[in-house]
Amino acid sequence: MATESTLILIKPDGVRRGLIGEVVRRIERKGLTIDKMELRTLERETAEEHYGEHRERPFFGELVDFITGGPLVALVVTGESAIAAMRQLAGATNPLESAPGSIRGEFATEIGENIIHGSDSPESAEREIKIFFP
Ligand code: RTP
Ligand code: MG
Repeated sequence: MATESTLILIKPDGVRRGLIGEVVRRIERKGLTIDKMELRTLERETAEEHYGEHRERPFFGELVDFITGGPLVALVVTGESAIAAMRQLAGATNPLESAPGSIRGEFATEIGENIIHGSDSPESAEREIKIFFP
């Protein structure tokens, strides 16, 4: 096991619904450390780079519209196995399949508005942290 950092986004739906504190509380309660945290609204170019792996998918345009549609909170979260730990706290991508106690399982119903992003691998984390906190 190793100390890792991961890029977390509290997506615009999470900010709009007043869930910043709820998500931050869960990160802290898990025993992870918040190294960086910033409220910002993404440019389309930044969103397209962040979600570049999905460029050819049919939902790409909607995904970029959504993620640029209001302020979000970007965080760098660090700790033991932080990448997997944050994916566990977030829950499965589709909120109807997420564990009931997870963030998506408790607070979302739609795959397109699922409250939180977390890097899915060490390579993704390194790439995404550079995009948000160069
Ligand atoms: P994220 O990147 O946002 O943390 O989500 P994830 O790893 O769990 O899922 P990923 O496959 O990377 O998908 C990125 C985001 O695209 C939206 N999506 N919509 N309509 C659809 O079929 C569909 N599939 C994915 C979701 O909002 C997902 O979080
Ligand atoms: Mg992903």
